Amino acid sequence: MTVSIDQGQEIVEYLYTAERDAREVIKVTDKYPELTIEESYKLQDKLLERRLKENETKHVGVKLGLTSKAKQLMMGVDEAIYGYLHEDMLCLEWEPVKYSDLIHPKVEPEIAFLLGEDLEGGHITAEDVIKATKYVAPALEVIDSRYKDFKFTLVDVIADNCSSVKFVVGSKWLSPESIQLDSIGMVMTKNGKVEQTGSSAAVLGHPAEAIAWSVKELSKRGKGLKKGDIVLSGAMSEAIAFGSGDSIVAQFDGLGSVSMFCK
Ligand code: 0L1
Ligand code: MG
Repeated sequence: MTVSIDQGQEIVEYLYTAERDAREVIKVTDKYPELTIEESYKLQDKLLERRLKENETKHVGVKLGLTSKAKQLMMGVDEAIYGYLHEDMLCLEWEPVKYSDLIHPKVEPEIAFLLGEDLEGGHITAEDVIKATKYVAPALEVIDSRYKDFKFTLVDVIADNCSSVKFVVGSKWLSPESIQLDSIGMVMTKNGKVEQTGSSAAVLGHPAEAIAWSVKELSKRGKGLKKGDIVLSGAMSEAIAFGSGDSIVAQFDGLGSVSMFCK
C-alpha cells in the first residue's frame, strides 16, 4: 500500500465532502503520486460505503467510463474504468437537475442495460451480456468530476467514482435482441441546437462488449453484476457542458429519445 489506513480515510472524506458541498478540489495524486489503480478502486469502495450510509440510498448499478478510443487516447490509457450508480443519482425526465447541486457538470449520451440475470466471472462474452439483459434504453449520464478544471489522472478519476453524479433513463425500453446494438446513431442537442453526433460503435466497438469487459474486471475484485442492475455502457460521443436553463435531448436511432432540463 502506498497510503496508510488513516490517509485512505482522509482521501475518502475529502472526495465525499467535495461532492456533498459541490466544491472542486485539487486532485488526490498531487498529494499521493504513488497511488495505484488497485488502491484507487479500494478507495472508490470506501467512498461508496460512506455515500450509501450518509445519503440513505442504495446501489442500483454500474457505469463504465473511458470506453471510447478517443477518450482513452486523450488520457493516454488503453483501458476503460468502472464506477457505481446509486438510487439518488437517478433523475426522472420531468424532474429538473439542479445546477446549484453541481460543480461543472457535463452530459453524455449512453445506452442503459437493465439486467434480468446476474453476470459474473472472467469469461463473460458480449453474447452472454445480451442474453442476461432484459431491456436496453436511451440514457444521459451527467458527470461532474470533483477535481479542479475536470483534470485528473486515471487513478484520481477511479477514486472519485469515475465522475458519477446523476443519470436519466428514457421511457422507451426495448429487448436487446430487437435492435442492432453496435450501430445505433445518436444526435444530442442543447436548447435545440445540435452539439454532438455519435454511434454506439464508439463504445469499445459494441456496448455489450464494454459490459462484458466490466464483468471480467469486476470479477478480478470478487464482484459481479446483479439481476436488476442498471448498467450505463459508456459515452457514444464527447460530453458537453451545460448550465442552468439548458435543455438537453439525445435521440437514438430505433431506441427513441431521452431528455433532461437543468434549473
Ligand atoms: O462516464 C465517463 O465516461 C466518465 C469517466 C471519467 C472521465 C471523465 O470524467 O471524463
Ligand atoms: Mg459516462
